[in-house]
This record gives sequence, structure tokens and C-alpha cells, in this order.
Amino acid sequence: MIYLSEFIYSAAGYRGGARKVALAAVLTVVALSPGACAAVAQGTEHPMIAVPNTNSPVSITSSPGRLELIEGSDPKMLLWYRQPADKWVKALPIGNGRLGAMIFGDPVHERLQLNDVTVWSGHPEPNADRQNAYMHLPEIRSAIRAADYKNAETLCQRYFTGPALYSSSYQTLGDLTVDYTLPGPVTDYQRQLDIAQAVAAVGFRSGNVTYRREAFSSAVDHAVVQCITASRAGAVTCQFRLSRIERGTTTAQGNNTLVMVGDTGGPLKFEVRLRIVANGGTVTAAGDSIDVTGATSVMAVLTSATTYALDYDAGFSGGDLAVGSAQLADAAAKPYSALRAAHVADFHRYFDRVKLDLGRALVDIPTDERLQAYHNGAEDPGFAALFYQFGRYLLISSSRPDNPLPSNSQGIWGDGLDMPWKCDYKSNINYEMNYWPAESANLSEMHEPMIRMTRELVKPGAKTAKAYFGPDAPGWVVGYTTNGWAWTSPGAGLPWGVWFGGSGWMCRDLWEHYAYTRDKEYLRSVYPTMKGAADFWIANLVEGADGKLITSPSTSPENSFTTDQGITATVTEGAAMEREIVWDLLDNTALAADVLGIDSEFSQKAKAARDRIRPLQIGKAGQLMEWDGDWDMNAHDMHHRHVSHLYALFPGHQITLNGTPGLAAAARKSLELRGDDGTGWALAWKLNLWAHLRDGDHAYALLSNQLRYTEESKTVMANAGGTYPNLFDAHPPFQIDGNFGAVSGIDELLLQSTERYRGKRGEDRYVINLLPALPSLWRTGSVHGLCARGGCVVDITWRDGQLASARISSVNGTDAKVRYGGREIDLHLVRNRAVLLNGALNVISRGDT
Ligand code: FUC
Repeated sequence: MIYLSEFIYSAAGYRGGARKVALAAVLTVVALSPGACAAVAQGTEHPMIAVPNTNSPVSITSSPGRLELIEGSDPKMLLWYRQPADKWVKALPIGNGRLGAMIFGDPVHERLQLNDVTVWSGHPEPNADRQNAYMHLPEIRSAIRAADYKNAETLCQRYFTGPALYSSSYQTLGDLTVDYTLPGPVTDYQRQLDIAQAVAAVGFRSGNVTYRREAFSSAVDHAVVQCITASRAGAVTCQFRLSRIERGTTTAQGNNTLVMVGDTGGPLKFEVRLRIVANGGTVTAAGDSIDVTGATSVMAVLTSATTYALDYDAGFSGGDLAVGSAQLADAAAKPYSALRAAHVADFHRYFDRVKLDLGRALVDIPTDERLQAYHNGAEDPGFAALFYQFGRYLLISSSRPDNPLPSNSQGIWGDGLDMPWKCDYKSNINYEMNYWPAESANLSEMHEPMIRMTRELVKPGAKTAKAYFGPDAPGWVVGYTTNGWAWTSPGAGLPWGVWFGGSGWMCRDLWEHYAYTRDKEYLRSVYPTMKGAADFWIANLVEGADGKLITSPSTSPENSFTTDQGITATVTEGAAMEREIVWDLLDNTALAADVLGIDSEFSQKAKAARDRIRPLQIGKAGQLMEWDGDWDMNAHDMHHRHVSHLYALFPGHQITLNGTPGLAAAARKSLELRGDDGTGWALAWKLNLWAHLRDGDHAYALLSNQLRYTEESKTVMANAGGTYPNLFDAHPPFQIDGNFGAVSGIDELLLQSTERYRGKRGEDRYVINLLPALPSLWRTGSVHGLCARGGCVVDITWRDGQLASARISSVNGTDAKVRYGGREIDLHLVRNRAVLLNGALNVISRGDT
């Protein structure tokens, strides 16, 4: 089916800066339906103007108004641009969890940069721990106790780091490039990404032909699919090529298939397959390319398979390379319309669960310009809603339930062979931030790859525990990072390397998945993992001089302190964050045992240890103390990006405004001292923290700071955080944690369920806080489908800054307290029966969900 729509335009030129071409004309836009890939009829051949195949060699005139490029699009869910991407941070991401592509959208020289979440260089390093490091533990601890921090640092550097070179990196899978021969200059250009359907498109006219390319990465069919259509029969002539910077060899198979095989220099092998199905014209494959001449439409199907398997015992190998070829044959045999329909339906299952309406949305401004306008104060709350949903789009697209690995520091999207910080899973904030919104934003299944990965760290983490804390150390521990090969050792250097909070923090995710889903069988299955992490700490906490339990050695991630005597160092004992992580781990694990009705002896022991952990301390400036000494005000960098000591406020729950107001005030002071700038993820963390201090306007300021336009890709360690034109978060460089942290932050502005109390039988129960930190600029709006702990799903409507109504349901039924403003009610929720409340928290009705 072909449908037509008309609109009036005044075109803006794109190449050569802001050249504006004043044109007024009536233009007929041809939008091709999903079926068009197979359905456009063959017609007569037309003469073509061949254009050289260099990067954007033709002049491109863009379409100024938003086009209907993608059937079924909601303009509010669209990223759109007037020009192709001339940088990676302008290209648009698609992904099916495992297999992703960045689409540049050049009319003549198209590039799809490809990724597979399992493509890691290097190899497992089962001996990365410094053997017998534990023998130096007593002297390190004594040096710290004697306040000889410099010596402690030297000893740690010598004995308590990881000896192996940390060099494995996530890598690109390769490039699919397509060089087109077009009939003339390009006009009416536009590219789009529909985040509600997970479909990207490029459209333009050339020589009176309307071209459109539509692409998606299907989780149903395990393939990237692109459909290229022309409004005139026989007008598609192009050459497809598969390549990789290194270690990829492409050969043709038959007359329509390319196979690129390669490795990453270690055990990991990959195979990428591309098949071209054309309607009309001729298709020939030779060498590393496929030529299509005079087709009317073309479907390109690409699959990938690697030898990777998330299996420590099997050395992370065992993945079946043959599956790619079977998947390719299956997908390429289906019509494009069927592939598209199945993909869109599958994506909707997850994406549609949450709807967020914040009001006015300037949908007719291209997304890159809109980002700049928003930061400069344009009244466009709908843009925050778009950024929110884009983050959900990214999580669904990089962490499907059956992903072999979780979403890494760039999700699944990354170019090159040695990526920033190896593009790994930094456990001292970045990795966990990726999953902050998984439960609250109603994408619980997307949490599963992370949960599986955590379980796979138990065996290597047990070796690390023994190497650094002694042969009798029980349980397991993870240092500052992990990667595709389940690295658990400390890092090679200070200040980042000597930190052992990774396992405790990851276990918070194991608990949270239960707190939101109420799936006891699941909890039973992960309980031993949580208990192992807790056992390690119960055995390895030491008594401080005050008789309280602390960790030693201990660092506060990547920050250094200066004592009153002027000693600047990084290693101390009992830094606040590790105490908070261990407190949280023991608290959650003891509760898990209680909920499961098992292990009461362990539960008692864990609670006793938790209660002996040194309480959080308030320093001389009224701040929450980051270290065991009151050194915050001496800090070399008062605005350090890590706000580690505030873990207890978020994501932890040890500090709450109601339960521990004094500590909450100290946390506020610490946040004020740190300031409102930072790297991308730091801004997102502070957004969540201000939400938990219930200061919606301050939180909103952080979100605005995060939505600061940047194209900077160099690494900047402070105060340059922002958002790229394609809405990826900028540390800089690109780090996806900020995208996910912002989603979580917006959730926490609208709904919180952190405060926990015990039910009649000792079960965990939660306070559901409605609109706890609504920014005053979001006057009227609604959110549908947010999740709260206790297995609850919540819809909220507000008007003029006040709660209008709330609808709450619970998967298993639960008791809860519901709070709004100064009011609080007790609610008994029956399984799958929704309760409707008005703005005064009166129950209006009860009904089916
Ligand atoms: C930690 C942070 C950096 C960066 C990196 C991936 O080292 O301190 O800012 O986010 O991880």
C-alpha cells in the first residue's frame, strides 16, 4: 500500500552551516507502508545520475517540517533530524538487546555500525588475583590504624591491587556500509527514530524519486532488518559491504549473501551474515560485497553469532556459531511486513507499560535543536518525557531478558576496538546505575541479564576473596569493575583499584527484583548468592578503635582525602560508602531469609553485624562524613563527581527524610557542597538524590543540566556532562548510565517506595509516596504504569501541582501505606484489584486491574 500526504514547506539547506534556502512550494510526500518492501510494483527503468561514493558527496537539502516517515508514529515519541549524522554521537541506535546498530543515514554512503553485546577482546583471566595478597593485610590495616596513610597507600599499591593488566575491551562487531547511486541531488531529507515502535527511518527525494529506508533490530527474528524502497520502479541501485577494522574476513556465499568471520584476538569468534532480497533488478554477490542494480525495493537482513556463553565453568565459550545462519534463513524467508509487524508488537509489550504526559511538547522542532532550546529555557516539558522514554527504549534495546550479557557502559553501542574505560561494568556506580530504572520504569525482565551475570561472579569472586582476605574467607567479593570475562579482582592502581563494594552493591539489585516482583521462587534462587556476599563481609568486617565494625582497607570511590595534618591519600578504613553498602547488604539479606522462612540463625547474625556497623557521622560543616575522619572540608576536589557517601540516601534506604531527618539534612549539606555540575552520570545521581530529599525543583535543575547539548567526545572528568544530539548521555565521552539514571530520577520525582516497614508476619511492606518531589514546572500531567515495591503498579494524575487521582494495584496483594503531602492512609490491596484514590487519598472505587 502506498499512501500520500501533502504539506507545505520552506526548505533549509544543510551543508555548509546554517545556509537557509527560502523556498515555498507544495510537495507531495510519498510514505511507503511496511509492506512496500515487497509490494512496490516493477516499472520501467529510468536514467540515473551516478554520484561518486565518498561521504555525502551530493548536496543535501533537508525537509524543514517533520515528515510522516514511519507508519504509526506518535510525534511525541520521535527523534528527528534534518541532516545525516556526521558524528557517531548523532547516529541513531537500534537494538534487540543483543544485536545493535548505529545508523548514520547518509543518502549516498550509508553506514550501520554494528554491535553484538558479547564481542569482547581478551580472554578469561582466572589468575588475575594477586596470590597471597592477604598476607599483607595485617600490615596494611596496622598502617591505617596508625594514621600512616601514605605507607598504607604504598602497601596497597604494591600488594592489594590486581597484578594482571586489565586490557580486555568491548569492541565493535563491524560495519555494514551501503553505497547508493542516486538519480540526482538530494532534497527533502530527513531521518527519524520512533522510540515507541523501535523503528528508524531515512527519507529523501532524488531525481523525482522518493526514497525511504527503514530499519529495526528484531528480538523476535534475531536480526537487523533494513528495507529500502523507491517510489519509482527500478530506482534502487546500491552496493552492500560488510567489514571490520581488523580481524574480519568477508566472503560472498551464493548470489545474495555475505559472511564475515573473525575473532577478537582471543578465544571469541564471530560470524556476521547478510542476505539481500530484492524486488526487481539484479542482485550479485562477489568478494566482500553485494551489488543491487535497478531494484524497486530491497530488504537487507543481518544476523550475528559468537562463541560467547555466560558460563564461568566453560571459560565463557560454547556459543553456537551456526545459529546465525539458521536465523538468517528464517528471517530472510519472511516478508518485510511480517518481520516488522512481529517486531513492533513485541516491542510494544514492554514499551507501552509506562506512559508519561508532562504537557506541552515542541514536536515540530528537530530533536538536536529542541535539546538546545530546552536547555535554554523553552517551555517544553514534553522533551523531558521524550528523554525519559528514550532511556526506557535504550534499556529494552540493550538488555532483553535472554541477553547473554547485561547492558554495558555504552549499552550495546560502541565503535572501535579499545573503548572508553573498556566499556565494561564499573561496579562503583556506573553498572548499577544502568539498572536503577529497570524495576521502577516497569521493565523488570530487562533486569535479568544483570542478575544472571551477578550469579556468574560468585566463583571468580570467591577466589578474589581468598586471595586478598585469606584462605578462610567465606563467600565472594567483587572489586571496582567486572567485564565480559567476569573479572572480580581489584584494579591495577589507585585511587580506583582498591575498593571491594562491587558484590554488595550488585546484590542490592538481586533484592530489588524481589521487592518489586514478589516472586519468592526467584528470591529462593538468588538467596545463596546474596548470602555468600553477606558471609564475606560478616567475616571480614573489623573492629574500629570505637569498637564498631568497619571495612579495612577502604576507599571512597576515586576520591582522595586530606587529613588535618595535611596528608593526602586515598586509602583509609571505614569509608562511609562501604559501611553503607555492607549495611544495606546485611539488611536485605537478613530480610530475604526472613521472607523465605529459612536460615534464622544466619539472619540473626547478619542483623547483629549490621547493627554493629559504625553509624553514619555528621561532620563539622554539617555534612555527611565521606571518610572516617572529618576531612570533607579539606578535600582537594570539593566538587568530585562521585557522591559515594550518599549511597545511603539513594540507591540505598538507610537514610530517609522521615526516618533519619538529621542524616538527611547532612546529606543535603554534602550535596550542596558538591554543587550542581558534574559528569553525565554524576548529574543523574544527584537528580535521584534531590528527589529523595523531596526537592523537586532542585532535582529539576539537575535534569536541565544533564540536558545540556554537547558534541564533546573527549574524556572530561569534571563538569562537562550533558546530552549528545542523538540523546545519548555524555560523561563525556558517551556513557549510557546517565540515560538510565535520568529515567530513574524522573520515576523518583513522581513516585517513591523506599520506606520499608514490617507487616504483621514480619514481611516487608512499603510506603507508597505519591508525587514526593514534583517539580513546580510540571504543573499538570499524568503517569501510567510506574512500579512500586510490594509488587504494585501505580497511575497518577495531577493538576495545578496537586494530586488529582491515583490508581494502585498489586500483583499478589499486599498491605501498604499511601502518602501524599501530609496525609497517609493504610491500604489493603487484594491481588489484581485496583484501588482508585482521589487527591485527598479517599478510596473512590475498587475494581479489576
Ligand atoms: C569510573 C568513573 C568515571 C567513569 C568510569 C567509567 O571510573 O569515575 O567517571 O564513569 O568509571
